[in-house]
Amino acid sequence: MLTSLGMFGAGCEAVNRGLLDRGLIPVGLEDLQAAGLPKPEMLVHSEKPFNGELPPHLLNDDVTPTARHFVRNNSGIPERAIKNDLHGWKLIIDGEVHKELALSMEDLLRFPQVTMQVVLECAGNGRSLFVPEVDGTPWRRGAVGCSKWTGVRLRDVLQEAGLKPSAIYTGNYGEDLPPDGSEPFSRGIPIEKAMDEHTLIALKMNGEKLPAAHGFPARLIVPGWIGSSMQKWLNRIWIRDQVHDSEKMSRYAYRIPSSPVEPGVIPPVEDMEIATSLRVKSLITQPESLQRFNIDTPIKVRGHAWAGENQIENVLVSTDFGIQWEEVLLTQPSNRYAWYHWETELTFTNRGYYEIWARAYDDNGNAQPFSQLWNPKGYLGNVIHSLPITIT
Ligand SMILES: Nc1nc2c(c(=O)[nH]1)N[C@H]1C(S)=C(S)[C@@H](COP(=O)(O)O)O[C@H]1N2
Ligand SMILES: [Mo]
Repeated sequence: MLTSLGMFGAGCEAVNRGLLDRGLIPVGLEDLQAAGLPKPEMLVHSEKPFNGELPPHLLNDDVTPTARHFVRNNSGIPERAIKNDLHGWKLIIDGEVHKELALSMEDLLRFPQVTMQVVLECAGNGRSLFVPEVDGTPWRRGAVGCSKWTGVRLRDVLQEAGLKPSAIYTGNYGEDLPPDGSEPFSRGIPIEKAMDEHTLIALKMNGEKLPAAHGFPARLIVPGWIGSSMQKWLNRIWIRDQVHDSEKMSRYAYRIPSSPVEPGVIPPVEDMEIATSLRVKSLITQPESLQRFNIDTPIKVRGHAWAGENQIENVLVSTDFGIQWEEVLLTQPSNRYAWYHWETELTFTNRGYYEIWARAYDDNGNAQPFSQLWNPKGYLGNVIHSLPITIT
């Protein structure tokens, strides 16, 4: 039997409040080493909170190993995660439901377990390529990965709780509370996306229980959508009768202008809309940038491509700064929402400085832009990846 808060009667509010009360949650100092951070060869943007990515040539694997998955934290890593301690942990489902739930790990493991490869990309990936410069972690191209996630369908859990007709959005909460007492990182997704069969409460990453840095003991996986919707250290899903109105859902946070704006011009907040799906994008993972190659010698080129809610239709490459484009061999993803792989061989017949350009096209008529359209927070950057090389 699943534990429902109702069984505790009047206790349910107390459980709920107790879990969310700052004083009762061990916030813990960030113990990076214990959390396995930084990962080898990581480009560390900040330590407190920890943010780090891997260079593209280390993202060549079809399934991103945990050791090569970027980490993006808005505050510290909870002590529970560092200590791998399930004691007292419950996932609360409350709000617009018929039956509030307080699920233990055991409870969650009783639901059918699903495994999927899913692209997880930070909305800010590529931010450092925006001109003029925007504030925020200056991600290059490596704040993306496609690991294998295992867990339960959020839909199954929400069906157990029974959604009221008033349910329209989730408000997701985690145990990583900011030390300064400011509002915790919390985002939400529309009920339709929450009820999609692909949306998971993940309990494992690449077959192992969730690493501390990636959300132990549970996190959301919201395939095709920006990483910030994938709440880590999950302990509450508040079902709401309105669009979740936390700080990270409001104003300019994870929002993009509804129509293109002049670079550097911040539109009025009413013109901003919530960022959801990732955009069509490709990454060149082989060769490493800035290498030297011999003239007339084939170079193996490889990479991945993804398109959020859409499908990749094609990837083309150019070796002459975008004049001519060549087909590549495109491999289908292992499941919906995993990334595609592509490869080709390129031979340069002249000496000098060149760039390998890759451009992905989706099934909705979108393609990667030649120059990055600007937005105030540097979200959803998907400009063509150009990889510099020298031919000698
Ligand atoms: N609780 C919590 N969940 C979170 C975050 C966070 O700071 N706190 N960061 C989000 C953001 S912005 C991203 S891009 C992804 C990063 O997931 P990863 O660190 O596993 O790569 O987690 C999301 N979930
Ligand atoms: Mo993110």
